[in-house]
Amino acid sequence: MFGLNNQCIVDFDEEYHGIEEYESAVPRWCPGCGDNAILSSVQRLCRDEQLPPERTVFVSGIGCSSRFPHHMGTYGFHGLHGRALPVAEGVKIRRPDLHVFVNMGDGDCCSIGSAHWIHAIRYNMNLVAIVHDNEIYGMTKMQASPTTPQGLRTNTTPTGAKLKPLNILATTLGVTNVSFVANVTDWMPESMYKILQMAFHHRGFSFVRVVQRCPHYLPHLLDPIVTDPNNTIMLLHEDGLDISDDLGKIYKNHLAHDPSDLNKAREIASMDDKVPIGILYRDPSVPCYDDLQKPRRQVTMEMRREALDKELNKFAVYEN
Ligand SMILES: Cc1ncc(C[n+]2csc(CCOP(=O)(O)OP(=O)(O)O)c2C)c(N)n1
Ligand code: SF4
Repeated sequence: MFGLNNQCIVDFDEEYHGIEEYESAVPRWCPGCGDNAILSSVQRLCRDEQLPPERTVFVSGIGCSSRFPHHMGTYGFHGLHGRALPVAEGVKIRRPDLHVFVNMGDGDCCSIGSAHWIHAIRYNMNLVAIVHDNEIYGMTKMQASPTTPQGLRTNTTPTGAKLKPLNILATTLGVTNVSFVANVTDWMPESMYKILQMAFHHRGFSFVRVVQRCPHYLPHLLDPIVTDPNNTIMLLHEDGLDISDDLGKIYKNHLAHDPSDLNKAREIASMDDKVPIGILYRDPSVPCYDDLQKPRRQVTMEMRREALDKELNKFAVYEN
């Protein structure tokens, strides 16, 4: 825009990162898959926080949801089933300057990766971990996962799943050093965005569970929650989630919940009849393992250059 004397009066920031910088390969998830909605919210968050793409990393395991890093225009590591968390922790401990996000399926996190999950909570490193909980193994064609509802017929439980599902939120809230636990559904973009934003700004291990639709294998599983807002309860607080008037008119069950109250958070996590949306627990005072390690781990550029020179010099060919 030009003003008097043809002088430019709008200051454009050349470093501004548009949403397209956070986009990469076109997602190949099924139409209506909740992973698409999670991706949109995360890309928006990266744009709004202006995260430098070259200093942002998405780490995943294996599964439909674990294809996430391919669709982000940032760095990424699509690794081994169940091993996203130790890889992410390794990245963070060596490069504390990077923004590290983790994407896991419910199988990835709570089945094969369950030991890493428990210890990641206790280590409380500064990461954002998103669990895409579709209550099934999507990629391996509808096998039961630890969060599959009791009685559901799957390819590994043809007569119905025998066990009660694992309660992800209650389990997370039961681990020593837990510092941030939130819950949301993939069809509530306003709340998902706000929760991801709070997770990003929390210093520590931010655990966000997203109830995610898998319309390919379980097209009607979540219908009661999607179609009847009465099955959802909004956790509201000045230190937690707030919602717009429009959303508040649709989702009428509101509960004032102070996210610093761990006992109440555990009670909410154990509710069987409603899906809680919001921040269940937040304690920014829990020490982060990456902070405790920092003094020993800091490596300067000069040290890196020297180490690299030393290694490369082994292959140097000298003329006589
Ligand atoms: C060590 C190992 N065990 C098993 C598998 C097979 N496998 C690939 S993805 C997957 C489950 C995926 O389910 P989930 O983590 O819930 O993610 P979704 O596909 O539902 O997003 C399994 C069992 C594997 N790739 N590697
Ligand atoms: S199988 Fe399910 S989880 Fe996988 S992409 Fe399709 S809808 Fe999504």
